[in-house]
Amino acid sequence: MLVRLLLCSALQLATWSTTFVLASAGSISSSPNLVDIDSYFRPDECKKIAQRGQMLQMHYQGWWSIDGSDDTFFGQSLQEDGSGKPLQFTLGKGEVIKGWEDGVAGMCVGEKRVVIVPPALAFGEKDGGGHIPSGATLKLDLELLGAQDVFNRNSKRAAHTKSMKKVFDRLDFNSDGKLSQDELYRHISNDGQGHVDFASELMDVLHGPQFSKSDKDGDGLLSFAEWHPHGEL
Ligand SMILES: [Ca+2]
Ligand SMILES: [Ca+2]
Repeated sequence: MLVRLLLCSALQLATWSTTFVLASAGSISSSPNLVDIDSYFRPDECKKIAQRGQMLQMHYQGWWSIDGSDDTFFGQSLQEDGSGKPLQFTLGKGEVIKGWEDGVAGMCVGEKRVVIVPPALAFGEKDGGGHIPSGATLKLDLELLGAQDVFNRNSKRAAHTKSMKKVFDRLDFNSDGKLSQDELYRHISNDGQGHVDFASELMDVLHGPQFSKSDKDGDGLLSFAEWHPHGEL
């Protein structure tokens, strides 16, 4: 079974060079196709639970072992001096190994878990970037710090784009779907009745170099995509 590699950033954050062996016994999962989850801290009140499609932030520590050998440390997001950024990924997108995603399902923000990931849900017969041998069982100590609904973020962006499109349509005097310099000037010069909120933005656009820079196809007019390049209509 093909399993996606861990997020590159996660691996880069890991302190590969300081690999050491812990005294603890190695980890063996109870089933080849299921993760074992030990929730050792759960907030009294579970206000938010990780769900597919959400952007998660978590701290982790990771170890690997082969057939019950001693656990070998492979990396962590939080360093002993308190530095280090949390790992961030979207749940359900295959950005981390399958076992990591399975181990996070239903987790509360603030909860801490130890998750044992069998090889089939980790890297299988492939090695993990040369640092985790093939056939390794992983032990992950996870703390979920936050979970955001990506859909809401996209909705906000879409709402902003929609409002910008309304402004664009008002500026587009002859309704040809493009803004000419004359149309832009018409609104700036329309004393008191123009769209003063956007006057400074329009002045920028009217500046020759800025206009030319925005006018990607060089037709002397600005399409909506050229005028608002990050819009997603
Ligand atoms: Ca026009
Ligand atoms: Ca153009």
